[in-house]
Amino acid sequence: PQAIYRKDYTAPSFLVDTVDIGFDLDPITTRVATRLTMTRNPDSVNQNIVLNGEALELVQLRMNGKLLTKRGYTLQGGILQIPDAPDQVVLEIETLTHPEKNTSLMGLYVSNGNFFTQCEAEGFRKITFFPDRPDVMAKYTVMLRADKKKYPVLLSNGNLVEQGDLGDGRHYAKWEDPFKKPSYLFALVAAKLVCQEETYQLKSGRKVLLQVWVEKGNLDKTQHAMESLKHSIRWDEERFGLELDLDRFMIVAVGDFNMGAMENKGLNIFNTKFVLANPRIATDVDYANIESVVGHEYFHNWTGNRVTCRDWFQLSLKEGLTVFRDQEFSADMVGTASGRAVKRIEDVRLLRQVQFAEDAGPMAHPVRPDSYVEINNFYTVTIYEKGAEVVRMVQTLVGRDGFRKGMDLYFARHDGQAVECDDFRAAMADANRRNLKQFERWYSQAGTPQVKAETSYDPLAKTFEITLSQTCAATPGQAKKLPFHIPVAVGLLDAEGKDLVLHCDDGASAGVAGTLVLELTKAKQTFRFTQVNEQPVPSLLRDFSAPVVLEYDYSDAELALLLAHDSDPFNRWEASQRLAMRRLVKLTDAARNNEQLTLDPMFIDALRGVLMDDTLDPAFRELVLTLPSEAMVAEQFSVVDSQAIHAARQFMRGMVAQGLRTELLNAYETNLTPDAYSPDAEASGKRGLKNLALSYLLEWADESTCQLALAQFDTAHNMTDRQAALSALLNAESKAATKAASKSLKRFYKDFKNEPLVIDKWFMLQGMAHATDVAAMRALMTHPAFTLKNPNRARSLIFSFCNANPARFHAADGSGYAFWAEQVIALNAINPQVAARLVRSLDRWRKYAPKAQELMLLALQKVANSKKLSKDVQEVVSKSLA
Ligand code: HT7
Ligand code: ZN
Repeated sequence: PQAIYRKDYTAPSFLVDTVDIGFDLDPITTRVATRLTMTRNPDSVNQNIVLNGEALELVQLRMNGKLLTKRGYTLQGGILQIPDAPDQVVLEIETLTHPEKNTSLMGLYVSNGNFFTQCEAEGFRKITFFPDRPDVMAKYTVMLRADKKKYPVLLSNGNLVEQGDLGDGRHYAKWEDPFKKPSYLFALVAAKLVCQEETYQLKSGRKVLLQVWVEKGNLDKTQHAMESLKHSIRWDEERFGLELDLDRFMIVAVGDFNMGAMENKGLNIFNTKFVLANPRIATDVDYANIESVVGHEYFHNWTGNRVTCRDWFQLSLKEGLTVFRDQEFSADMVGTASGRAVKRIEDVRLLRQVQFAEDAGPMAHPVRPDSYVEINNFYTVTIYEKGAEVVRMVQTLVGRDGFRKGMDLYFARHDGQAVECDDFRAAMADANRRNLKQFERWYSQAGTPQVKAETSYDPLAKTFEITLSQTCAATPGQAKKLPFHIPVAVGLLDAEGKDLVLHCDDGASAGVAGTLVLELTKAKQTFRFTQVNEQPVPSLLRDFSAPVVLEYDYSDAELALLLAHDSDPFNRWEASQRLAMRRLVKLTDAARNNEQLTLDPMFIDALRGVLMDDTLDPAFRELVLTLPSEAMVAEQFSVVDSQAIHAARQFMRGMVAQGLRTELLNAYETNLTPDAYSPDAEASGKRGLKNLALSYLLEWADESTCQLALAQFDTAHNMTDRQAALSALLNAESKAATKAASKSLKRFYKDFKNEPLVIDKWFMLQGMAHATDVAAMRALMTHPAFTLKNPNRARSLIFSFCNANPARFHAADGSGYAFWAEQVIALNAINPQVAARLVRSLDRWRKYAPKAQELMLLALQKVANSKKLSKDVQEVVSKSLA
């Protein structure tokens, strides 16, 4: 398949003013009649009308009332071209599609007997012929016709303007969207659903109708999504002065969905996983995710919908900015003392574990890519999470108020337009009179910069110098990198851990109290602090002020000081991770060489100090006591040994459990929460710490700790506690635990067999459990509840095994890789997008020992050589092999 290049962008040949689209909905064959009014674009060099179409049967095509025969157009490789068109055109197109057969879940498809659409990025072309590109923005009127009994609810974007019966058991609804939009924001739903609805008053006094649509049995699970939506609306008004521009805003839940949710104008369609919650079925993490995804999709209404992307290379323009906005929203919602920091740490953990790995592998790409084969493969952590970090750095450089000014200017300039990442940067620069030219490299250069810090203190001159140098490794297609513009937030601690007052004249700007933001723009730069009366301990990259790997040669004593006292909670946590990581690396080496494993008491003491510190939020203590994941440890090695890493981390967990047994028991008992469930940060933080304590206690799974977990499982009043108990039992290695886990698994299934989202958890816990090898996976796949067709189910079992069970997936006999290849091939025939995601589990194959590499290569080649490979899978496999 051909790559598409950003440099080849050309303006669309015709613009579409209005779209009238009618659907005769039928699961076998749906007829779609479209009427487009189009105008020649004077900015275009192409003379032809160019329309995209995929998997469509063209019934007829008329231009300005005249039927076009095959001589009047060409149709090749999914592109329909009409030459010699006048400047003003009315095109009438009739097409047929087959929704029930559509297992790709792109375009119009059927899920549990209901109709849904997914048009981002290029799904609209599976519905009708259209210039399916985001810079073509039009006004839509939609007519839906369907059987009234089977599909009583007919929804589309905007406002309902008419509805009624058609007489033959069918009915219709007509919707009009008052705003111009790109085709990827089109949506329809025709379904048997019910809704929770509410009239909500905006700050301006205007009233809007909010609806959350679900299947009948799920109406008791919509409250949290509705609350999250109201909070999102209020937050965007208050933080960014952005008001909901529609009279009606709908969220619809669907069980078959490729991603998390979709921001279609006024009609957001959500994976059920990010809507449905009650204490019985959803965990604290689920509640938090729902709030964040509801916020994310709602915030797109301005950042993405009102101002959209010129082309898909600019995807991070809307996604990076909107992730930044949802992160800030969630942080503002938390409400506990260290709530913002806890959220920040969680976000950074994801970035480091997944995005840094992407940046170091064959799929590495800039935040604004230069080329792609299949755009669906570019909905990545780089576009989303690194994109959000880039936006956050802008805020760090211009300040919070400056950022708001930049946003205001961005909307003043570009409302209703399809623009580029550069336009966002220009608005930020102009509103703040800042030069952000060099900053552009964050968009154009892939890879994670490494920043090395060296310091020297001069007691006579009372100066402290920090020398920062930056490098960035080569990434595919980019051998050499130019220096980035990196904001490095810094504090200096005295011997007691207090912040010193900072004086620095080398281009530093003020951050929060006790912090200065150093702007590293050269390959190497020295920043001199004056009036420093004692040798300080530097607290570097506070709040993770840039997405870089920071190297500094801290002593254990310095890290202990930072962990105990840093005023920046992020760096307190960071110190704990550095202490843990340097030990995990040594332990892994020792495990690989079959040497004795040992752990010094200093580490346990440092953790004890935090665990026992009641002034710290439980959620923060939980984060400090959570060891770096096996995947994070793997990133420290040029040759990964998954078994040694697992052994090292398990050893460390065992030692922590032994060394802190009394304290962990105490943490368990003092963090019990009341029976009445609330997902608020305080209660969820307590549950988090209590359940972490439980999992540690089960490292020594004797009868009494197994009983503790079993009792929690049996009597839990919420899914957080029930799942945590089951997970702890499943991962404990003793006979008593295995017996208890097997009994609990059976009961869990029986109690929740009618709750698909909970059965996903049941599969996920088993996919991730260390006891689950490939043979066990194959057995699980024969379970009647398992199917590859549902993305949530496939992800819950297959992806959790391939991505979160490294020691088993990387079994020395290569069984994990052979299994992986089979699943990729099977998924490729059902849903290429999901299949291509699974390919990513093996894209770092070059990081393993030669024997493992050989086996991985065989598996990759098996996929590469299989028949009818989608371009989604082909792209990732060929980049992995390149
Ligand atoms: N903007 C949405 C992207 C999305 C998507 C992309 C490809 C295929 C299916 C999809 N579903 C949703 C999600 C978001 O970032 O808000
Ligand atoms: Zn998004």
